[in-house]
Amino acid sequence: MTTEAFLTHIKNSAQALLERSPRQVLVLHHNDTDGLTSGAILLSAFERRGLPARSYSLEKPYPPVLQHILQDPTLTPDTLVIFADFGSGMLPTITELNTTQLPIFILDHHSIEPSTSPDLTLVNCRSFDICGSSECSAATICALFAQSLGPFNEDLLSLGLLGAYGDSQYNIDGSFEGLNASLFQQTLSAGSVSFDDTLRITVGNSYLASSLKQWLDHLGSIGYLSGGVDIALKGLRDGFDEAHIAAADKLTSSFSSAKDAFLQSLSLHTRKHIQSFITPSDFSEMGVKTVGLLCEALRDSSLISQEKYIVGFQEIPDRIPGLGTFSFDSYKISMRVPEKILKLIHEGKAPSLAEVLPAATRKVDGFVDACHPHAAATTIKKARYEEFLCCLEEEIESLV
Ligand SMILES: [Mn+2]
Repeated sequence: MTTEAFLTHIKNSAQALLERSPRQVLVLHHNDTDGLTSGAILLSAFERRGLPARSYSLEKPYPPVLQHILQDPTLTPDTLVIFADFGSGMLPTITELNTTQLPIFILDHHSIEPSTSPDLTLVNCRSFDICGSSECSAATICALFAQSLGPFNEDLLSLGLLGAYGDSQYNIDGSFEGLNASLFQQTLSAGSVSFDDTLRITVGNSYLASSLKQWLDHLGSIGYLSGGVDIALKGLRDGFDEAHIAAADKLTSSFSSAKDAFLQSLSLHTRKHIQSFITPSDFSEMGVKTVGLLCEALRDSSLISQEKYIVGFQEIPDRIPGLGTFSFDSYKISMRVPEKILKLIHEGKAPSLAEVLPAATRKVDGFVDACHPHAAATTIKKARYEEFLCCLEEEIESLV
């Protein structure tokens, strides 16, 4: 019943979009596999309807960036804006920044911070009690939305399934749940997907879904500031070929050699409970996922203390491809834990990251992002760096 209601909502929303008669569409999408496939699906669907569409890929929809986009004086009132794979958690901010009342559609599967505005249309599976972490990804929604925009968009369903796969929305045996399962059945019958122990998806040629995910994630994140997103979108829309794969592989190897150099010349700042580093400038052309990957490389190495929490800082790049420069003056912070602390967290003998990082971040007026017990990320102003380290140390000390 809920699935039926959600499918009807998707259909009605697509209809409502067309009734707004936009003359152009601006698509804002995330830069991981789910976000990139979402972007590619929407761009294709709008172009097929003769609607000019352009896109920006964002690592995160920071308010100053949204303000720049939504309050751009050259945006005409016949522009429609779509958010894909983010936005649900900041509906009040989006409403506030939408000063010219552009129609905005949000196609997303993340948690919702509600806001009512006649200009805002939310298409989120969570509003219909459909699980956004196992049954339906943003690309799943975009693919179904595209189908409602025109009957000729069935070929985009396999990109929807690829997005769901990218967000790890599959079971150990490789099977899918919920709306993803119905996308799988449809694409399997259409022949654009095959499954024989491993999932293969045709994007130009037939590739292992795991390879596509790796290429796309690396193009979108490691290649974020060096044209990777454009290569990813082109590959998704026109078919992946040797050139796309070579571009992705080149990014993978440049990241891994920079990572090796980082580990070899490692100097961690240590306190009683913390071992921390600032991401070196070798990584400045890479997106802010880098710092989390470096924390994980450290966690899995023998270079760290098993007794201290791992904290990484990375300067948020001031450049956003296609949009220009901003002055964020901020660090993205990632935290991970060594195996020994992980065990203590499980036994309830050490505080989890979800307990300490958000608290320390709020004390320095930072922005709390995704915080899980063993992996967490937030953002703070660079000027509050020292103060933050003290707060974090205090938070841990008060709970051990
Ligand atoms: Mn997603």
